[in-house]
Amino acid sequence: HASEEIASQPACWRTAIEVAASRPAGLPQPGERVAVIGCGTSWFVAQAYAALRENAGQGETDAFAASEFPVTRRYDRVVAISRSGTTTEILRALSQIGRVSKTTAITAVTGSPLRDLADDVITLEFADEQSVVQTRFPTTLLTLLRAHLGEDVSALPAHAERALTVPLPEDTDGFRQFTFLGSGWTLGLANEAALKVREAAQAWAESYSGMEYRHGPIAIADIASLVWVFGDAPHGLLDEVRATGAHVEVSLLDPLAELVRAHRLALDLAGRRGLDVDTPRNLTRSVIL
Ligand code: F1P
Repeated sequence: HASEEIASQPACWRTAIEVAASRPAGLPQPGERVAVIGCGTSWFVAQAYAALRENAGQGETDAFAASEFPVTRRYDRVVAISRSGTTTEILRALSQIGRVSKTTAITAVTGSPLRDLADDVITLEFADEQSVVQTRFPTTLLTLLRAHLGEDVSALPAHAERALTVPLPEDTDGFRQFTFLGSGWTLGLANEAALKVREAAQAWAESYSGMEYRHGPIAIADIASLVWVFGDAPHGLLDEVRATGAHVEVSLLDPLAELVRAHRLALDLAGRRGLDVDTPRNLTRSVIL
C-alpha cells in the first residue's frame, strides 16, 4: 500500500486545496490562541502547523504530544490530529480538554470515537491510508492547513509530482546514519522524515533544529552519514557539515515536497534491507493502550 499512497500525494494535495477553499468549520480563526496536539506523525504535523500559523501572524500557537498536553491550560481552541481517530492519548486528552477549551478533531476516518469528544470534526477520508506508516494523510493535511492560512499553494501539487521522480541521494547503501534538519515549520517535517526512515527501514535516523545540530549532535557525523536539510540552511551550516565528510542533501523543492522524497528514501532503504514496509516491525496503525 505504501508505495501507492506515496504516489497519490499530488492528487490528494489537489483535493486538499479544494477542501480548504470550502472553508471547513472548526479550523482556527485569526487571533485565536491555539494548541495543536497529536501523537507520532500527527504530533509532527502539529509542530509544523503551529510554526506556520504563528509565523503567518494568526496568533499564538503551541504544539504538544497529546500525552504531554497540560490539560488545565485554557486555549481558545485545541486542534487534535489523529488519522485513525482511535489513539488513546488523543481520546483521553480531548475528554479532559473539552471542559475548558473549544476543540476540533481532524481525522481520516468517518464515525471514529472523536465524533463524540470534539466540538468540530473535520474528516479527510480521501487521504486515509491502509499503511501503518503514514505518508499521504499528514502531507495532505499540511497542504490544507497552509491553504487555510492564506498561503498560495497552487504550485504544491506540481512540486509533489516532481518529488516522485527527481533522483534520491546516491549510494544510500553506504549510509549508516541519517540526520534530518529543519527550522521553524520545517523542523516538524525533519522530525517526520526521520520517523519514516525509522518506521519503514528500521534505520538509525535522528532530527534536529539546524542551529541545535551544531551544539553536540554533529559529533556523530562522518562519511557514513547522510544529512538532509529541509528548507533554508542556517548560514555556514552546510560547510560545517561537509567538513565532517557527511553527504549533504538540500531542499530542491518546497519542503513539503521534500518530505515526499524522504518517503521514497525510506521505502528504497526498506527494499534494500529486505523489509516489507506494509508490515513494519513493532508498529500498529493506531496505538491503543
Ligand atoms: C499516529 C500513529 C503514529 C505512528 C504510526 C501509526 O496515529 O500512531 O504515531 O507512527 O504511523 O500512527 P494517529 O493518532 O494519527 O492515528
